[in-house]
Amino acid sequence: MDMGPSAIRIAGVRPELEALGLDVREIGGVTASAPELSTLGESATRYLEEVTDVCRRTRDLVRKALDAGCLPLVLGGDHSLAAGSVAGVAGYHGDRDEKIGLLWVDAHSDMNTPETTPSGNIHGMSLAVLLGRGAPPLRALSPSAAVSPEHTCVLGARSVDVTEAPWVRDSGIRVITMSELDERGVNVCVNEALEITTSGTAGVHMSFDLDVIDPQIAPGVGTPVRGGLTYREAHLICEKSSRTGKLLAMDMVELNPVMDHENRTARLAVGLIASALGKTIL
Ligand SMILES: [Mn+2]
Repeated sequence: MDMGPSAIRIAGVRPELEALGLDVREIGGVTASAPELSTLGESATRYLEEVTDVCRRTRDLVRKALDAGCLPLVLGGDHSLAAGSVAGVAGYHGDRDEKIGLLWVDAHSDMNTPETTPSGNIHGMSLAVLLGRGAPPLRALSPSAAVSPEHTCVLGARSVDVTEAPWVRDSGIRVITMSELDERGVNVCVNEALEITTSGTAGVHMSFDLDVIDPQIAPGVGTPVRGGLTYREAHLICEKSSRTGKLLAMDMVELNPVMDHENRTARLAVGLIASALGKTIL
């Protein structure tokens, strides 16, 4: 995962955004030491200390970008970073007495806690942390829960651990599964997701996990699950988010170049970022 941001840069994210007339500022990378050199820690929260440190630095950079009047675009990397990036956006708006919406576009619901996780991987816990549940060091990145359930929507879920499912159902967040997307169509579902996340909020933070897309199109991800979004469905989500004019920040995560074919998934990520930041066909 550590090569993900480089792959997205190499795939041309900067020229693509500059072609839209945007002023692109690179404010630096957040690196972690190699897993084999880090302390594994508790088995229910693997590498908690390292991950917390990465999230804290991500939060602070996101905050710095917002203070400078920029829209933060966070490239990843492991989805655990969202515990930091969303905390940064929530903190900035919280200081202005504003709430934020969170659109979690993902094959997974990422709502495990140390009590429910089958793997101990923190990338499966980041949404829980943002809703105020999970490992205390990660929760401490925000003074209180970064987002409230009524402004949170998961879109594209098709892999929820049996141990995490009860809380996903009881949490009060809206989860639009792949099967609902199949049944009702992506357009109606995206409209609903954007309504939930932008009504009564300053705007929406879109946390986009590339594994939401079908692995035949996006093979370069950490945890592929078949039965995902098509190329156009993924673009429509980004295009419609842009059209709200209320996109506050975006994460584009879980790119794993080791699994990719000729940087195809990274190029896809660049196209989706461009759509979310205003690129249209005509
Ligand atoms: Mn995820």
